[in-house]
Amino acid sequence: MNRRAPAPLPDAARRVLRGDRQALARLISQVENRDRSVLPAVRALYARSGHATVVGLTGPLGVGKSSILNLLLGHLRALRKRVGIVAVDPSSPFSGGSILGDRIRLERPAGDDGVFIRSMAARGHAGGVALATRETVRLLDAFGMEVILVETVGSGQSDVEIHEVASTSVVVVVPHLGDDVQSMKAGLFEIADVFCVNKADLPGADSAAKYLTEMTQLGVAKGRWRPQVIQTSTTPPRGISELWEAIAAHEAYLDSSGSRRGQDRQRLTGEILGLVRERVDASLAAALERDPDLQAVLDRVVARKIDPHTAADRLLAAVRRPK
Ligand SMILES: Nc1nc2c(ncn2[C@@H]2O[C@H](COP(=O)(O)OP(=O)(O)OP(=O)(O)O)[C@@H](O)[C@H]2O)c(=O)[nH]1
Ligand SMILES: [Mg+2]
Repeated sequence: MNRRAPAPLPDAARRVLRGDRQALARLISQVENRDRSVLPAVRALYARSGHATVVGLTGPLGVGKSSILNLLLGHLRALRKRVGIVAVDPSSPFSGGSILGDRIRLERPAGDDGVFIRSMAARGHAGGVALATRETVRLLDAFGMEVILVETVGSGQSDVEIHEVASTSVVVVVPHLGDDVQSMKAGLFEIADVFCVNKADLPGADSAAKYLTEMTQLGVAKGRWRPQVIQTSTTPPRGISELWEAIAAHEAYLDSSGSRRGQDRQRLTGEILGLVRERVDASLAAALERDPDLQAVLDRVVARKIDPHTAADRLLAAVRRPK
């Protein structure tokens, strides 16, 4: 085998590995902005990732995801786990309005270096939120966080497909399912590895949990993971250690069943295809803009002299052509 000395680590990567929180924060911002100058650092850190347990918490607005995250954080810190948190904010037309008026803010316990919290806007990401979230999670992983908790508002059609990022997806609901049943039909049900019926201090939690348990018994093949249903409340705290145990049980299942590798492979394939698409899009657009021949092709399509399929073939050929 041809062994070469490993390339020296870029400065930003070295700082992140040394535990420099500011360097990590800066790198995440640059990744969010798709700043290509940090690609060498991001690339170098990839090999250091892949160790963290990544837990997605998703569910409709206001069900208590952040409140649960806060309690899980405390529980995990008591277990001496280093924890990263990524909160993907909806920044929807609702934000600032009364709907979000009583939402809980996540804050790092003063001086606790075993915690890193990052929030990111759900909109306005060149390359998509999923990509930015995935890369942020990976940087936290390389930084040495053992558990990474990601909060997203799931609508089923959300552009943040949390199960593409998390190894365990927790779907949070509240006792009176109502509209949530609709959103489950739209996809939340399929992605849940664990259901969390929060606000179990309110009436109706038992019947919601019973309903979900029955639903999870339908159509689960033998030997496959059957989502666990946990009841929690954050006021007063209840069920948090059971929630963590259910998450840990799913993580153990991923290893014992051998499905972790397949899950990883499938996601990385999706990610690589996404990156290729991003690059191909950019080069196609650039080729179209600067190449007068292609502009002429376009004119001919407009004049109905050639059809769009033929034009697409020519555009592709032009991009493939070596310069
Ligand atoms: N009664 C009751 N209220 C709760 C419970 N957990 C959270 N809440 C309240 O529900 C409201 C929303 O809580 P958050 O933790 O901000 O909910 P969220 O799902 O993160 O909200 P978004 O991020 O805005 O979607 C707050 O007023 C909490 O105090 C609970 O177990 N029981
Ligand atoms: Mg929240």
